[in-house]
Amino acid sequence: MTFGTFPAPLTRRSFLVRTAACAGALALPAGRARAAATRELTLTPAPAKAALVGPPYPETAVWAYDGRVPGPELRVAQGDRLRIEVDNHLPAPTTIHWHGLRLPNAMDGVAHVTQPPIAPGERFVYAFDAPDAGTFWYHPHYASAEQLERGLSGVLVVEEPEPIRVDRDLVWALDDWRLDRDAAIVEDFGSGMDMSHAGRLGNTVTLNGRIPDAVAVSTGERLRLRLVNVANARIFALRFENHTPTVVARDGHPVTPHEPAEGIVLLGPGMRVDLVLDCGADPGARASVVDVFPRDPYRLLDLAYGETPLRESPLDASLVLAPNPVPEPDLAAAPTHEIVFEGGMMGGFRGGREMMRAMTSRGLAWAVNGVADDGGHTISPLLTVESGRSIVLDLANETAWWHPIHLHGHAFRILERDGAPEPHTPLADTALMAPRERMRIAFVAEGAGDWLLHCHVLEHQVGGMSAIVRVV
Ligand SMILES: [Cu+2]
Repeated sequence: MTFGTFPAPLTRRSFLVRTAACAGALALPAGRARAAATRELTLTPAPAKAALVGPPYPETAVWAYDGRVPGPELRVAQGDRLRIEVDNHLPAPTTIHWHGLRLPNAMDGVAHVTQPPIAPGERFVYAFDAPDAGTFWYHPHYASAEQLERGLSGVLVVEEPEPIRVDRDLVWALDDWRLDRDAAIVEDFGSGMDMSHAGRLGNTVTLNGRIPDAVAVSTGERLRLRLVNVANARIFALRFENHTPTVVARDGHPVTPHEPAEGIVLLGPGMRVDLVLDCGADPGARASVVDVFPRDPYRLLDLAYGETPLRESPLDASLVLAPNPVPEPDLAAAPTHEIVFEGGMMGGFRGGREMMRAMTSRGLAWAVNGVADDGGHTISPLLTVESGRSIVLDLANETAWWHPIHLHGHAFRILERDGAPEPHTPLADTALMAPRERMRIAFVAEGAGDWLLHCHVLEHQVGGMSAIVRVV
């Protein structure tokens, strides 16, 4: 697989949208308490054109929020109340899921589970608080494998009252597209081949909606990079040549600042990592950021140093972010539930060939504890738990494939993998499981309602890898 098919543009547009209210919040000096405010926002999903590849290739017909790929970068302050009106101008129903936010179940945006889909021409208002600071994102949860692939996703940044000190705070929304020779989206969404293998892998990787080439930096500059993987299926494993990034948050939630294992930032679909990057190379230098996930490694972009240093020595300021108010699970009191993911090519089912035949006849490839969701979310809950109770999930990936497992409406602690403690025991809402890996996670059930637990490789989700955790 190569990514050299299309010429790379030299410029990159960033889509930063500040409502007047948001701009006011940004202008406040760090550290000063501010009253929570209501942020009134609108989002209009509609067909649009996007210059994903750039000349001489034509623009790509996409679906987009407010005509932008990715959608508007929404920035609010921690504790704000959001009121977001969605005006559906698509030729199809849709919803918006606020990925990673702890919010009321009715605002979670899952079609047929938490709300009816928003029909073409109709409106829906999402209203919820943003209790946690961090990097989050939004996307449809109706026909997700098609609607995200057509371009519907955007980043939501909830800013800390006391952010860490950096020179620039940048969002890198990473996406992957399957384009034809005319830069048009190949419309084979949810194919059986993609469903039963690694999901829909494309041939064109974009950063903030463009094929990236160079990101201009200055010697001595400190960047906060908010990496968001909005791709359907592509896993990124980024190495910053001659640089040492520091991970400061994971799925929005602060972690003890640390270097990524083996210097590689691993980012499955749905996941976010906040990095601090001190730009320590000489003026005029170039350094590549390379995706080394085991396929053919490719260069994502270059850090291109300008001729004028910003400062002589690195910024000396703390990288520690204040924790979010996420309830801590009581492990001694928490019951453990085993959850088995099975299926896919080279996988099989505990139910044997009979189960395999039944799955194939329904056009499905994956199951959670022996049950496959056919997309209508009409299945019984995988488990039911009282609100306020702590719970441990012992997840077993009995397949030959990677799966980023996403739990809606909660942040869970990753306790261990294959019996070994997880370094830094981060909070997460999406955790990547390697083939045949086991992972223990724990969380406090919050908010009555049905919360999805599913693979964020969207073709796997469509193929049955989705379940419901019911909180009562
Ligand atoms: Cu999966």
